[in-house]
Amino acid sequence: MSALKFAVLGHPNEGKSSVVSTLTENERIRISPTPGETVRCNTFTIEVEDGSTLEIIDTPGFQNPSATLAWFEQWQGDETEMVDAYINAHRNDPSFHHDLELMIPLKDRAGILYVADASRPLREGDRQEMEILRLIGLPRLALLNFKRDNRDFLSEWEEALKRRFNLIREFNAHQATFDQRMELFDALQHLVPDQASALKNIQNQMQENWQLRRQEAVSDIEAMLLRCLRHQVKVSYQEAEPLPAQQAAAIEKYQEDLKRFEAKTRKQLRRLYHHDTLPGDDGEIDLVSEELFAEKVWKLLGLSRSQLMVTGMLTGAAAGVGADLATGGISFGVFTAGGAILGGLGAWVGAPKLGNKKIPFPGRRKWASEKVVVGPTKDPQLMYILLDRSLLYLLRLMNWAHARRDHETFLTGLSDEAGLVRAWPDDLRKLYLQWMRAHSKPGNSDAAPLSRKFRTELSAWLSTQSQENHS
Ligand SMILES: Nc1nc2c(ncn2[C@@H]2O[C@H](COP(=O)(O)OP(=O)(O)OP(=O)(O)O)[C@@H](O)[C@H]2O)c(=O)[nH]1
Ligand SMILES: [Mg+2]
Repeated sequence: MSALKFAVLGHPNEGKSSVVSTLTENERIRISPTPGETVRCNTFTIEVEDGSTLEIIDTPGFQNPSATLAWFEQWQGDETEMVDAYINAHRNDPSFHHDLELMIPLKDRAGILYVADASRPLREGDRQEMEILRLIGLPRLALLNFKRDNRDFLSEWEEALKRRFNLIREFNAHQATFDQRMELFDALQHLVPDQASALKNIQNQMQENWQLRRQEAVSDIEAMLLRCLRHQVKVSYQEAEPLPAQQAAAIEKYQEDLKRFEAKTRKQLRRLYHHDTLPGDDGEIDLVSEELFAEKVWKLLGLSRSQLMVTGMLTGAAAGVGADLATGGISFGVFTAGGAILGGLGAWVGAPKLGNKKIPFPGRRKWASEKVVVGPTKDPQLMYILLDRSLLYLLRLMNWAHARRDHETFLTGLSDEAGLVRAWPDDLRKLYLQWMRAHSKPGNSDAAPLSRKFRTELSAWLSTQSQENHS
């Protein structure tokens, strides 16, 4: 066997391209319910930091397993020349086109990953394919890809495979998480011991890269939170317009801005995980795609009264206000006109008193240059919700197998109970509150160390998250 190369082989439509797509984090490989989608060999390369590469080769499915097996069985010559001879013998027969293509990487002595959908019954053609691969004699690993949730046929598959393959592993191409991909790398090292150290080197770097990406994701999220925390909308006060309308417009702009910051961060995260084509939101009602200020989001992701009190950020009375406001939509920000607090649109500044203080008096020039101001927010609840939504989105993204093409369901599966920050240990929630406080005041010397601590802890927490829960 030459350089690090594995060919993915099997019957048509079993999930070969899906396996390649997930292993190489390539969401653009063609995957289709119609058998015969892949008609040529396509090489996809995993390249790691030190320049080492691993080639994964997608191939068309076997077309004529019975005739091919018969040809291999009658072969009398040298085993190493068998594949070349087969290709030469069928070169001019278009009905063997796929069979010839799939043999190409075997000429180069690639290792074999044989993909089989073990949720269906075994057929004679499958036995013939397995037998062909056995006769070719290269290191071969059978990957059981369950397209449906049915294990009734597993034992007959295992029985047929174990006599012809060096190793058998389950690998669900549409659900595999990063850890499961790494388990497959462990298996590859067993399969080709003479290349184990080169494979281990690549695996180690992939793991480091995964960690780095997690840290980068945390940094992106922190940057967005900071931007939201400090954001302020100032609109020049127009004497001709009624003040409440101007306030409403300023609030709306503030909300739109925050949603834009969120959307931009989601895009960065998608790029980081090679999922550029997944949606940022889908307009459905759920915790992540529902718009940020929807009542449902606040009900489900907002912290409970006692959680707010534990963090020490609210007194009992204020927590009561917070709980009411959380379900009422707008509840954030210091809202001022002419520098005076007009209404506390949030728990932080008390019950709304919109417009009953120092409203500019129309016609008085002194007020003509005053502004309607929304933000920076003083509402930790908003900040907790922003964080929660980012984490829900991120975990979903990290665990979304690249083979999946049902993008319309990307955000819809998140359960109503999925608030993550609610389930955090108090210490971590407190740390975030300290982060908020430190960053609320410009020039605070605590801000940088708290940022570092927050990022480290958040990254550590993310690494402990059970991946299955979010895929
Ligand atoms: N639910 C589910 N569907 C799968 C899985 N793997 C493949 N499929 C579906 O099976 C069909 C075929 O998948 P492909 O990856 O294109 O299979 P292939 O073996 O490359 O097919 P050909 O190129 O036609 O030989 C597609 O509709 C996939 O969405 C899986 O693990 N789970
Ligand atoms: Mg294919």
